[in-house]
Amino acid sequence: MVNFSLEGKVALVTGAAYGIGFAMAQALAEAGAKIAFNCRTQANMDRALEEYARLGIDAKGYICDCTDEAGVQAMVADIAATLGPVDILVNNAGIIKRIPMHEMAAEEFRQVIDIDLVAPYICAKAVIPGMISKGAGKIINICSMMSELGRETVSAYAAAKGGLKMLTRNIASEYGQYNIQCNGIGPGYIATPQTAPLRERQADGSRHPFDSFIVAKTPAERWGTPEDLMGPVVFLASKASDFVNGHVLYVDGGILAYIGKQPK
Ligand code: NAP
Ligand code: GCO
Repeated sequence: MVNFSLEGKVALVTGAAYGIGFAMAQALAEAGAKIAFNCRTQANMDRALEEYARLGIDAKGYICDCTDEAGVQAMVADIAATLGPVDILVNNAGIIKRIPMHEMAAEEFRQVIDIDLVAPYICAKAVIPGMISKGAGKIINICSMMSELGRETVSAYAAAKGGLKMLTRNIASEYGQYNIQCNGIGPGYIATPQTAPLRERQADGSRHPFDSFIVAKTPAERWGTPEDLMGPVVFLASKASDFVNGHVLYVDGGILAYIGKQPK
């Protein structure tokens, strides 16, 4: 029988105070996993804990910046001591800066690389020894359309998410022998706070040109929702995907398959 159950598993979802991370943590909890998550501010933590409690999910929250290696090591040790060793890591925390590359300060570029690429390495490094001891583990890296495509203003983000796709393949290559699977999820354009500026209504009430562009570019003819990521994350966290390794599952309503609408 196909086994999607996560009963008895411990999942750490980074940056799961809201947005895609929150929905994925909810899905993992509904499949039976105990949930730990982190974010950077007390205000976001308080709101998130209320939301988890409203759904009947007993999530354990940590104020921890994923770029802080000592902080991440301490968080992972505390999760092991209180809930049990991490069986499932979802590297979700991420930021974007939309600035033309020739105007972007090197420090801004580095900050994006640090959060979107170095932090997933730091978090994976912290959980891999426990997974090796257990002889099993799942690492899921949240990639992007920008793991495959470029566009104006997102050079650092695309460099980081392209790198994250290769980090995914390398973790799969290096640790597959320990029954650790590392896969990516590449969400399409998903309606969250991160993409809110691209969907803002114009002064005359019309849609943002980027909003119309994305709807036309997506065969499903809509933006994705965080809920669209719930099934894919449970699949990649469960035994059902034990022979899937080093793969990026694009959840994009068909964007990457589509040449685009022909002009009328
Ligand atoms: P979001 O709405 O901006 O949420 C990001 C989350 O990450 C927040 O909970 C934030 O909380 C946390 N975070 C950011 N930096 C952090 C850090 N250094 N340490 C710990 N937590 C941190 O983003 P989203 O749209 O849900 O995106 C989630 C992930 O999916 C990101 O990796 C993003 O790049 C990726 N993605 C998004 C889309 C999309 O269309 N929305 C598409 C493809 C991929 P705090 O600020 O409180 O820390
Ligand atoms: C942008 C967007 C994207 C999405 C996503 C696409 O400005 O182009 O923010 O990069 O968030 O990562 O998959």
